[in-house]
Amino acid sequence: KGDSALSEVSLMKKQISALEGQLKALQASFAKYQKVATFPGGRTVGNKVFITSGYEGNFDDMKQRCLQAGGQLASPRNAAENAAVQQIALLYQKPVFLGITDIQTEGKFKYLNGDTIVYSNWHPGEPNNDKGTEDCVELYGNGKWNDKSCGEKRLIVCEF
Ligand code: GMH
Ligand code: CA
Repeated sequence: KGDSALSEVSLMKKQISALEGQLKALQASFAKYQKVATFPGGRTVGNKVFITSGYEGNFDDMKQRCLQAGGQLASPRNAAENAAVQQIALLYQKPVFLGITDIQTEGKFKYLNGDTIVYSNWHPGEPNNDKGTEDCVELYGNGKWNDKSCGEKRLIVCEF
């Protein structure tokens, strides 16, 4: 009995070291595909990935496209995430619509899940609800936010 317990331990040690080797290979492969998948219009911040299709659409188009892909519209929740979306706007030279609106209550900007926003980066003087028609939020190449009509076409950036 003692001998068979010992050989089971040594078998498990071999199995663990084989798994360690496989995990290392998987990590290297994952790191490589992460680079592939985010070239050139994607950015990762922590566990979040922002990526553009390169296409433009109005807010409803964009929302649908991101949902269909299993993600949602880019919703930067801190300065690092905002900088990542800014880099994509700069790369494509196009402003981006965010997953933030005040459609429900004028002046109360919320994420698409209904939560009140925890971070904002408004351009001075914004949000101004110009002409009373601005319920969506665009992010400029300088990273600043402007409220804008949801029917305008902007670069599609999703987050996953
Ligand atoms: C008005 C002015 C501009 C401002 C735009 C913008 C539209 O035209 O207040 O200075 O840039 O509104 O807020 O979304
Ligand atoms: Ca505005």
